[in-house]
Order: sequence, then C-alpha cells, then structure tokens
Amino acid sequence: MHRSTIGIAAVALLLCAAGCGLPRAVAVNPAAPAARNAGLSAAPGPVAAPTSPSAQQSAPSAAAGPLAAGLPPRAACCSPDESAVPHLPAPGAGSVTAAGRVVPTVLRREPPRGERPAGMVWIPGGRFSMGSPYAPFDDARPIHTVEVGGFCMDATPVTNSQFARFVAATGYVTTAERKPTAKDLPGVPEDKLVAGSLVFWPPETQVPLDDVSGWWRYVPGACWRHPEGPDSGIEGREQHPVVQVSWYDAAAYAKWAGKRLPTEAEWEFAARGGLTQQPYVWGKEFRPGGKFMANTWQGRFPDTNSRSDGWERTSPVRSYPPNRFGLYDMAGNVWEWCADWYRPDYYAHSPGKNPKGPSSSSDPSEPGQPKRVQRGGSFLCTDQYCSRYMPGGRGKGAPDTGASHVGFRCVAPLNPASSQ
Ligand SMILES: [Ca+2]
Repeated sequence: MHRSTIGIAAVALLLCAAGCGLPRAVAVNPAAPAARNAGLSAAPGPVAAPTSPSAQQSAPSAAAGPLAAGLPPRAACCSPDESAVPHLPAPGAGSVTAAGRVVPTVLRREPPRGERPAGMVWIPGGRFSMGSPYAPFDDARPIHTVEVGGFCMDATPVTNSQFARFVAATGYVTTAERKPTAKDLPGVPEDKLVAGSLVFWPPETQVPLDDVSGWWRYVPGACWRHPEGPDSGIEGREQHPVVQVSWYDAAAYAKWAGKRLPTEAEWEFAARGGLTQQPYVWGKEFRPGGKFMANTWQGRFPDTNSRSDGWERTSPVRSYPPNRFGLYDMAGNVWEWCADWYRPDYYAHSPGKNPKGPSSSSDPSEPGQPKRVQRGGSFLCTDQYCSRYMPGGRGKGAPDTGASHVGFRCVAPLNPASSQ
C-alpha cells in the first residue's frame, strides 16, 4: 500500500461516498491520489467518506487564509509523539539482499555543447544503478545499470507563477477545471459529475492507514488556482510548485515551453546527483547535522502535522539545499510527473540505454487503470506511511488526475551555442 497515489476507483469512491454501489475495497496509494476519476461530489461541501463528522461540518472560510481555507482545525503542534507510532524500517535495516548488481555512478566528462536554457541545469549524462534495495519499494527492483544521455532539467518544479504565464499565453484549461463525463467516471451519478480535484484533508483524529478516504477528498472547484478548493488561492504562493495538474496538463505546459517531461530514468539519474545508491538525494542521513533537507511530513500521519520542517503543505521552491547537480526539491514538496507509463515489473525488462518506459501500463493494485510514473514524494511523505522521497522510490498516477501534492518539472536539450 505504500504508494504515491490513489487510484481511479478510490476517486470514484470518494466522489460518491453516499453510495454509488461502487466496491469499497480498492487498493490505493497513500500519499497521492491518482485518477481524476477519483472522487467527485455533488454541489459544494466536503465529499469524502465521513471518517470525521466534525470535519465535514466545518465550512470553508476564506478569512482563514489560503492554507487554512476549508480545512478542519488542527491538533496542537507536536502532539502526539511521533515516536509512538509505527514506522517503516530505516533504509539500511530495510534492505533486501539480492536487489541487483550495483555499479558506481559514472558521469560523462565532456562539457555541454550549447547553452543552458534559463532556469535549467545541465545534467551531464552517464551511467548509474537505477532502482532501490529498500524492502518496501518492491516495484523498484531489480537494481539495473542504465545509461542516459546529457540533458537540461528545470532547477525547480514548475511554479504557480510559471504556470500562470502558460495559461495567460494560451488560454489553456486544465483537466480539473473541466467537468468530467460519465465515461471518465463510470458509475458516478450525473449530479456528482462536477469539476474538481483531490485535496489532502487531514482528519481530526487518528485513522486507519489502509483507507485513503480518511484523508483525501474530492473537492468541487479545486484546481491549480484554488489548490484546496474554491476558497483557497495561490496569492502569496507564486513561487510554490503548481499542483492540481494532470499528466496532460504537465505535458501541455512542457510542449508550450519547448520542453518535455523527463523519462523516469532521467529523473532518477538527475535526482541522485552523481551519488551511487545513496538513500537520499543528498546522501546517507535523513537529517544531516539535524538539518531538514526536504519538505516532508513530521508528526503523526495523517492527523497531526507538527510542521517541524517549517511547512504544512507545499513550500516555495529552493527552500531546501539543492542536490549535487544543483536541482532543488528532488525529494518531497510535490510529486513530479514523468513521461513513462507505469509498470511494476518494468525494471526486469528495461533497456540499458535511455529507457523510455514500457509501451503500456499495468498496475495490479488497480487493474484496467493506466498510470504514468510520478517521482520524488511530497510534503505528505513520512516513514510512517510512504518513504518515497528516497530517490529510488516510484510513484504512479492516472494521467487525468491531479492532486494537491502533485506537480512536475521539465527537461530540454541545450540551446545551440551562439556563434560568438
Ligand atoms: Ca512539511
């Protein structure tokens, strides 16, 4: 269950929690809902399964500010004790032995032949060991040797400011802003087919971690301009990563910008920053010298966020140190869409050079729902539930479904060198 996204069946379940006759038992990802087909609701108001009656009764409040608008009140900071809840194994203790052959990372030495586009970092290309020995990441094995060519990568996730320029220039309307059809969401009543998206909605009390409806809601009106719903906004969050974007939205932005989404192999190679099989993009320790290196979750997931790293939801890009390639936010903050289709068994068949992912998708946890890869984890990741801020961790999501913790960044070739 330690996945990044909720599946389409779960979305539909969230959408019609009042009873559409949909099956209750759906395998979902904890930290990131997947299908847009995940959770529509009728008219205004919370839509999810009523795990917290008082939360459902709390009315959205614009006066409470964009981060708090519409969200239930929080428990006091730092209580209860995070150490009192179960945790996933530590990276070293949680490694499987025959995970695959590890070769040292080799970076190409030749200098870039061209100029980096503004805001992008040159990734020199080279050879690395892709995958992870970390036991919970059962879809990230075998570890295998991959070569990638050089490319430029956005130094940060695409921000609200950048996405706003794209929308202003093109008039683009995102998936979450469009009313879903009955074909999008089979079995969902017509009156519940309203535009919206998935919002992390912390419960007031501890809830079972095997039911994502305890902390995800389909919120009508939620979209990139209103990440937590109609009463929230992005004012003051211009430099935060854009969220509530589907894979199609991300691909459309990339095309407009003259870029593309990274392959999963490019993303992991870039995230590792030239290091060989380190558990974190910055090295061995989660908090070297006690310092937070990424925006993740502290406290008891999902009801009590102690915000020890300073951020309850997304953080401005560049809030934490970059990796050795100069890339920011390659762990935590928001999940990032990749170009590849998702298959859990792909690593056993991946080409050795510039793999571009399988030709089709398969996710046994949600048969019949194609998914694209997501990488990097988010502000919701915690070792109580999902440690996929580690660079080997894989996420997945239905391409038509955004969420309040899913964004993206782009890659591009070098610009031709100027003659003089
Ligand atoms: Ca945080």
